[in-house]
Amino acid sequence: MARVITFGTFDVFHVGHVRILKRAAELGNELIVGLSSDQLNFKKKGRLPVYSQNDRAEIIASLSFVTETFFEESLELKAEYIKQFNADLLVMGDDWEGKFDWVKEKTNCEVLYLPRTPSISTTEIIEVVKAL
Ligand code: C2G
Repeated sequence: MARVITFGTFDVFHVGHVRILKRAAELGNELIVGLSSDQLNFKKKGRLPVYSQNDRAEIIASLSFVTETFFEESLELKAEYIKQFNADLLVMGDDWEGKFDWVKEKTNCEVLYLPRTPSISTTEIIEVVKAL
């Protein structure tokens, strides 16, 4: 019975997001998604997401392979969230390679980075739409 957890903003939801969530879900029985709050996103990227946190949460929660979603308010609180949700495995895209290895020392949770889907990102979609 593995509980998998992953984190992300999932703004302007696209196929790269679907694929990482599906692959994460296949590694266990339950998938819990920590969704970066609007405020956390503003701190990380200096701008608000295109979609509000409530709309992003509604999209993620509607996926059949997602068990539960909650708002991530701080990157440093990962170990606390992992304990709270009793997660056995943290999955992230490999753009975060090595960044969350510290979680393993603070919890019993394994950490795994999966390859990103090439050639698609929210930033690129925004650029393409802007140029239309
Ligand atoms: N992703 C992917 N392939 C893409 C784009 C994104 O596999 N082409 C993955 C990322 O690697 C990440 C997840 O989709 O694991 C969510 O990506 P973002 O919404 O960009 O998440 P980010 O803003 O990086 O937030 O605590 C960690 C942060 O909340 C992660």
